[in-house]
Amino acid sequence: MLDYSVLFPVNTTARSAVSLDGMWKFSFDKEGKGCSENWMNGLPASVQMPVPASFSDVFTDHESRDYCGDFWYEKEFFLHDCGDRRVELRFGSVTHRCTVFVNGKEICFHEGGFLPVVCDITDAVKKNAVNKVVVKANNELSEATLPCGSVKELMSGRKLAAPYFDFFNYSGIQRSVYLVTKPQENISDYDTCFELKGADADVHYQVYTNGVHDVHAVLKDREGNTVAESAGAKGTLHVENAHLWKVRNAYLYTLVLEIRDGETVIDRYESPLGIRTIRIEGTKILVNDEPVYLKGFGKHEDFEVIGRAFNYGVAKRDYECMKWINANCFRTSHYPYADEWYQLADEEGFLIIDEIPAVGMMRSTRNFVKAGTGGFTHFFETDTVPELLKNHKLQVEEMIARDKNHPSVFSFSLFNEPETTSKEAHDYFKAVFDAARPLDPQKRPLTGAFEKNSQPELCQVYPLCDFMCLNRYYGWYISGGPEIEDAELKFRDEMNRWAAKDLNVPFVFTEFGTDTMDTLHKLPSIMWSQEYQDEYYERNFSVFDSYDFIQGELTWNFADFQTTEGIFRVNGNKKGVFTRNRQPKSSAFVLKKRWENK
Ligand code: BDP
Repeated sequence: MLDYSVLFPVNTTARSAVSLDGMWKFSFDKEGKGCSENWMNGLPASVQMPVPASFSDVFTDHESRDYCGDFWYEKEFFLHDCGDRRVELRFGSVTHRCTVFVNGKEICFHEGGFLPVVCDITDAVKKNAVNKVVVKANNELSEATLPCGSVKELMSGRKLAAPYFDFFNYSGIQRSVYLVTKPQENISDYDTCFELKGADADVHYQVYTNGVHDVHAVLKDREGNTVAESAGAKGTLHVENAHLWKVRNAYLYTLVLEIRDGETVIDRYESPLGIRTIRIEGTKILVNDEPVYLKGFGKHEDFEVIGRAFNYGVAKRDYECMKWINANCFRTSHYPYADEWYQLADEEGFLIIDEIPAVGMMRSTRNFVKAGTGGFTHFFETDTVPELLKNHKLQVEEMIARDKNHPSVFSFSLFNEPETTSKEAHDYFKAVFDAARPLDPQKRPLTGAFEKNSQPELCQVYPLCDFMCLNRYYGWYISGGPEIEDAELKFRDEMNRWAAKDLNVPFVFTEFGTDTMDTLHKLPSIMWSQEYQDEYYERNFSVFDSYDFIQGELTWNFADFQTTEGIFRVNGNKKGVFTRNRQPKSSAFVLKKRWENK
């Protein structure tokens, strides 16, 4: 178990959470001299930087936008006298790694750019006084860290990120920061799982604390009425006539957890709770024992100016677009998103495939073309693998710890498009899956998204998955444009070979799509035109509808998004069904119509 709490900060009678979002001081550290010059005590020269935001797109020059290396943030905050309470900082994430200092004192180091950084700063802060937090961050990529990539050095010595993945290496403090105070004896974590009993439901819970006092659990309905109560750190809340959390029809209770000493409440944590079960039976995905066909998208956290930062306005618009188009699911490709995405999905009744940033596990982004035509793209034979595996397992642990209580999360995806055809790949992922299985109290299905090189006869990794997720581009990377009729035949051929394996598990398409310019129309269609995207989808749907083990379609991508520059991309990846500013392309209407009745 993690030695820190990833529970989302809340304000209750026993806890306070104050946002530190706003303008922070910011400085690049090109020469890596910040530590030797004691920047942890305060940045000598700085600019103002919004938090949360990626730093890249707020600048107007190339060097700043494409900066790769160390960079620093600083913020002063006032801490009221909070007695002997525990004081913590919680960053939703810092990309890709950071060291946190408070009043010059080093507090913690965190690796991985898409999960919370939580640190106990009790011994470093002054009460009733101004305190200073300084963050040293770094956004370099390597083959030992997630996501995978490398650093390229220009002749001038300037460093550039070389991602092995197809999204811009946005970095910075991209999610909200909270100053948290809570009792020394506190609730650090809790688990829930559900059992449906006719019209009733049992909510089994377990609460983790760092003390000896009793735990008390109360479940309240939407109106605030208590519907069940239980004493003890482990127990069951029996709910009569339970309102279930249903797909696109969510009902949320509130779980109130307390540590009590007689009548005195020592700690109190509150969180929404949705009662639902998830099960895979044969080729069906069952939510509350009812089959669900997944309709929706692979997404990105990506928007103009703010880059990968969480923003409620953008998130709200995305959910409105997904509701309008009749979607019910998305995958957090290719990294765990900000907590708030899951909170909104819980409210709106969306299902989430929650993905770890295990992306780029082929030697270069371009290798997917080679792999797609049968080439072998070594990855798991190198000496960086032990370190990579250690980071992979740790991030899986952090992701499951953070997201396990969200009703929206119905599955964890442990990779995207790695090399899977070698014994080394199998052994690597076996270790990841073995580490992940015991971590989820709800035993949700585990999966990963497979690239075209993961063919039924070659892939060594698919037996580890509880259901299959395929990323397939028949009609785009394979037999695109004038050859599209071949694409359909080749697609059917592959699906027939999967069918022959008789795996008896659901198959979900987690990627399929075409780059499409919102300005380009052409009759008859050509690649990149809107008409082509529409036709491509129709052909893919006719294949999907021919196999009853296909239980979902998440197109690539919800919206156009930024990538690294290059000859493959015109100001980013244009496979969005919506433009980057969230307006529909014509295929949005094709999907809306299909998903209305699916
Ligand atoms: C897949 C990747 C995804 C890319 C997509 C594409 O999983 O990140 O953006 O292809 O090429 O290989 O558009």
